[in-house]
Amino acid sequence: MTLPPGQRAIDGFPRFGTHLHHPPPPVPAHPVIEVAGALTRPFTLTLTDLAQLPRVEVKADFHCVAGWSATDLRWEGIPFALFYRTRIEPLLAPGISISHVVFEGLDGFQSIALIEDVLADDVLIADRLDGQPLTSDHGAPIRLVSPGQYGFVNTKHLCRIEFHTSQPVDPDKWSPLAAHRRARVRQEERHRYLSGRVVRPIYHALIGPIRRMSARGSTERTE
Ligand SMILES: Nc1nc2c(c(=O)[nH]1)N[C@H]1C(S)=C(S)[C@@H](COP(=O)(O)O)O[C@H]1N2
Ligand SMILES: [Mo]
Repeated sequence: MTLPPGQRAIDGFPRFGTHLHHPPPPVPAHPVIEVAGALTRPFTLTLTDLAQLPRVEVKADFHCVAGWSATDLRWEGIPFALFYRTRIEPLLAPGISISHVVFEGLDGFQSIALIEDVLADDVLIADRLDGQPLTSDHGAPIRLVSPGQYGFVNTKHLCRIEFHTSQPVDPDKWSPLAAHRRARVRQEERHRYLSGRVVRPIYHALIGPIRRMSARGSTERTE
């Protein structure tokens, strides 16, 4: 399959993101995901609860907003849409309609997505990559995988999912590099205010140095 506009394939799958100066957060002895927001009853989802839900495999490329793509990854996990329909919809009071979802990782990282974007068929609450449990580099114990959206939506070390009825408070609001609210890779929706094409060359120059930093902070060799 051809890559989305402005992406370049790289070998391997580096640990990447805004958190590279820290080691990945330790995996808790009993990992849970807090599920909260506009629900009649917030709840705590354990890995045992997740294991009750049907699993699927999704083959996809992974696209970082900085312009690199890791190709042919094989993720396994629970379809997010199935989780939403079976576990969340029954907890919505009449008249409540969810518009946004906030995902949070154990390192404090957050992403905000439109509900319609994360209800796509290939969006997973993933716990395995290429036949192995997720490593810490790639989001252990559980991460969001949304192949149609840039990497920054794909929150690793998932520990909280919040459902909102309107646009949540956005910490990046005034940043010139504010994330695009949809972040669809085919539409090259990299940033909210700057066009994807304008930032491409800047990012391409940064990928090498960031990857070297990533290789140093990584708990394993990815290259
Ligand atoms: N918890 C957490 N998730 C995160 C990030 C992060 O810093 N912390 N970085 C995001 C970004 S910008 C990218 S490109 C991908 C990188 O995923 P990888 O490290 O598995 O390659 O994770 C995303 N999810
Ligand atoms: Mo990224």
